[in-house]
Amino acid sequence: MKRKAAALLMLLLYTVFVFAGCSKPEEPKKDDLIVIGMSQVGAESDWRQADTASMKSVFTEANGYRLLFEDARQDQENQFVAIRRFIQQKVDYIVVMPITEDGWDAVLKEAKDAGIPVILVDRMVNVKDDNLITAHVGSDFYAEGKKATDWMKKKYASAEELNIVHIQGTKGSTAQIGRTSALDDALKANNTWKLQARMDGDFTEAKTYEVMKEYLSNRETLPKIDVVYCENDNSAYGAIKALESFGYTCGRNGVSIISFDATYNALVYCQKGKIALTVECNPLLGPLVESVIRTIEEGKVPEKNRYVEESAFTPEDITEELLSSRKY
Ligand code: GZL
Repeated sequence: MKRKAAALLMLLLYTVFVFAGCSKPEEPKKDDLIVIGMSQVGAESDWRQADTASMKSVFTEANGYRLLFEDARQDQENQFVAIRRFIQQKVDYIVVMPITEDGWDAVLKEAKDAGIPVILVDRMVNVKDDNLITAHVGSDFYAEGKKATDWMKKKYASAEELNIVHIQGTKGSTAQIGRTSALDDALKANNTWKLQARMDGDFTEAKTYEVMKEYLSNRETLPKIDVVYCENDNSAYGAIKALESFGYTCGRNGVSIISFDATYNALVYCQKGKIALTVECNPLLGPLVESVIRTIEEGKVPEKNRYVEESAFTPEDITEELLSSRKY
C-alpha cells in the first residue's frame, strides 16, 4: 500500500512541477561565457611560458570565459591573421602580447571599428591613435634596466675601465627598447664604461649561444669582458655556456652576468653565483588582465596603464625560502 501511495504522490508532484513551468536551475548557458581572443608572442622563453600559463589559469569556462588562444610563434604576421579571425568570430575582447611595437595601426583600427576592446599585455605598441588601445598591463622596462645599471655603478664604482658586452632581446620589442635605453643612458653617464659589443640574442638561449660563440671565435687573444648585460634569463644561459666553453669564469671573481626576468632557474644560477644580478619581470599577468575585463563588464573605465611591482636579486638574496615561494 505504501509503495502505491508513494507512486501517487510522485505523480502528483511531477504534474504540479510540469504545469507550474518549473525547470531545474539553468546551467550557465555556453553563450553566457565572455569570449576572449588572445594572441601570444610564442614560447621563446621561460618567462613567456609562465605568462601563457597565467592566462590559461584565469580565462577558464569555470570562471565564465571561453579562451581562443593563438600562439604567433614570434611572427607578427601571425598576430595580424589571428586578430582578424577574432574580429570575424565577433569575440568580446581581444588580448594581445605584441611581439614588436610597430605596424599595428591598421589591424587595431579594424578591431576598434568592430567595437571590440583591445587589451595589451606585457609589451606596448606604437600607434598614432592611443584610443585604439583600451588598456595595457605590463612592466616598466626602462625601470628594470635602471635597476641593473644602478647595480653596475655601485659594484664597479672604483673600476678604471668597465668592459661590457650587451645581448639584446627581440629587436623592436618594448622589453628590448626599454632595457637597452637604460644601458645607453648609463653608458653616456659613465665615461669609464666601454661597450665592447652589442649582439641580438632574440631572448633565446640558442641564438645567444650562437652569437656569443661567434664573437669569441677566431681571435688571437680573448677579449677582456667584465659584464655581460643579457636582456633575459634564457639569453644569460646561452652567454654563460659560450663564455665557459672559451674558458671564462662567470661569477664573483670573473664575468658579471646580468639577466632580466628572475625566473626560477635564473635564481638557481644566481644562488650558485653564476648570475650576479637578475632583475624581476613578473609574467603572472592573467589576474590583472581579468580585473581590467571585469571593470569594463561593470560599465566602468579601466586604468590605461597598470605596471606590476618588481624586484631584483643577487646571490646574497637567494634563500631556500625564496626559491620555494616562487610561482614561475
Ligand atoms: C618581458 C617580455 C620578455 C621577457 C622575455 O615582459 O616581453 O619577452 O623578458 C620574453 O623572457 O621572451
